[in-house]
Amino acid sequence: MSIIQFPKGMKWGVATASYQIEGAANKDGRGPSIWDTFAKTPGKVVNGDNGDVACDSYHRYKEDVEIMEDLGVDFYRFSVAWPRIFPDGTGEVNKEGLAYYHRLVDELLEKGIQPMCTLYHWDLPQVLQDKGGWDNRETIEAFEKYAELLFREFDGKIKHWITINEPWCVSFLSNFIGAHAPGLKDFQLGMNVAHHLLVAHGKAVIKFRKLGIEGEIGYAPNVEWNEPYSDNQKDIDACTRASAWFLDWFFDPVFKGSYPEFLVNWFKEKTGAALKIEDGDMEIINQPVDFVGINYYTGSVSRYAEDEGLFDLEKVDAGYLKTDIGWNIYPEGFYHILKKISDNYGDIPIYITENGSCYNDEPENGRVRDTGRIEYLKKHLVSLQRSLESGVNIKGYLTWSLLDNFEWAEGYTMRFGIVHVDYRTLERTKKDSYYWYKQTIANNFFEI
Ligand code: GCO
Repeated sequence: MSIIQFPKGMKWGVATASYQIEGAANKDGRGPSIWDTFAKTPGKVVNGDNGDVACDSYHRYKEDVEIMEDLGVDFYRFSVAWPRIFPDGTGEVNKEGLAYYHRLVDELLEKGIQPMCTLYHWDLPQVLQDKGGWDNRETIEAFEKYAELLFREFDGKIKHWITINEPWCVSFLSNFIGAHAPGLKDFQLGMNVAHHLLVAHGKAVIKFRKLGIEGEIGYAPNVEWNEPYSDNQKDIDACTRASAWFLDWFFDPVFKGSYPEFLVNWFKEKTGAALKIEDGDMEIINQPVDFVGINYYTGSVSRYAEDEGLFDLEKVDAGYLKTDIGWNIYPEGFYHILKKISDNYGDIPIYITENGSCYNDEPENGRVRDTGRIEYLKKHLVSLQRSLESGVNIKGYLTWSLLDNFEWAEGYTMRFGIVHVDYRTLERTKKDSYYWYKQTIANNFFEI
């Protein structure tokens, strides 16, 4: 048995996102987002599910904050639904939308929980998509205005800000692979969107500094690890490319002011796509951030395979246990990535803004015995502790998610919460993992 001890001052939290939990899709002047449109397009989301009701957290936020108070978290990471604030994407502010977030934030502060606010967790106003979405540079300007409004409005209340959540998903998963809204399949488009997101991020950071907003600002890329199957150079190179699509592509511009040359060349060769950079873009992107948020779920053992996919790479089923969504449990990847980030980009403060697992256990006699999730959390927290011990500057850990919720293209079929939600009655039931996490937060250590 080992005791895994965390440093004094370690922060703990839980995370959610607006479209996944709020519901109230047509309430108080909210405009439609690309996820409303996508979910209502037949064949895009499992069972035709959508976020109209979700967990109804819009109405039940007090109950949800009470759960968090009991859990003992330092941080609640949530996102603001842009179309609640600007139903038309820009222009007229919807006061009722703002009022909801004031109610939520006030409730959190009253209970001693720090709000960590994500500005963009994927619910782009549909009107902006109709004009090209993130491919259109006008969306960058609209985002800057939206960010400015929230900074001014919540200055002094919200002290932790995240500009963009998972830019890889927003760009490549949504515009090249087509699995998420708006569901397009064009590599050049994915690349344009990725670049524009980074410019939007940089502009928001510049605005934040200029306005002298109190607190910290960062962004939250998702990362995945590809472990080379062997130490053959071809395996290593293929894995380096595939991991860099998540890491270097979204880190180098922010921390070094340039894109990774080897990937730029690779993409050109494979797809013909090229970066479209305007004068001044790289300086805008290359702003110092106060922290970086890391979202980590899975990794794989992978190897070179000629002409396989974008990277000449195939994932090998190396027999790792999988969660209910079919993702490998690969905690070593978490450790390797955190180490790599600090080796490559320096002593940047890191919050783990998402890490968690899908297990679809249901309540039996009022109890949810989600032992798989507890095991997953333990393994990843060991990796986190190994990173801390190695000198990685980790400030806090926020698990995904507080609640079971709308899991994007998987609809309500995949549960990531430490609190179970009955989607018929909207009743919340704390799972075994909730009690385990509560204990871990209280102790600042756990036994394994
Ligand atoms: C994100 C994530 C979450 C998901 C989680 C499980 O973008 O931050 O996609 O919203 O629910 O990663 O897939």
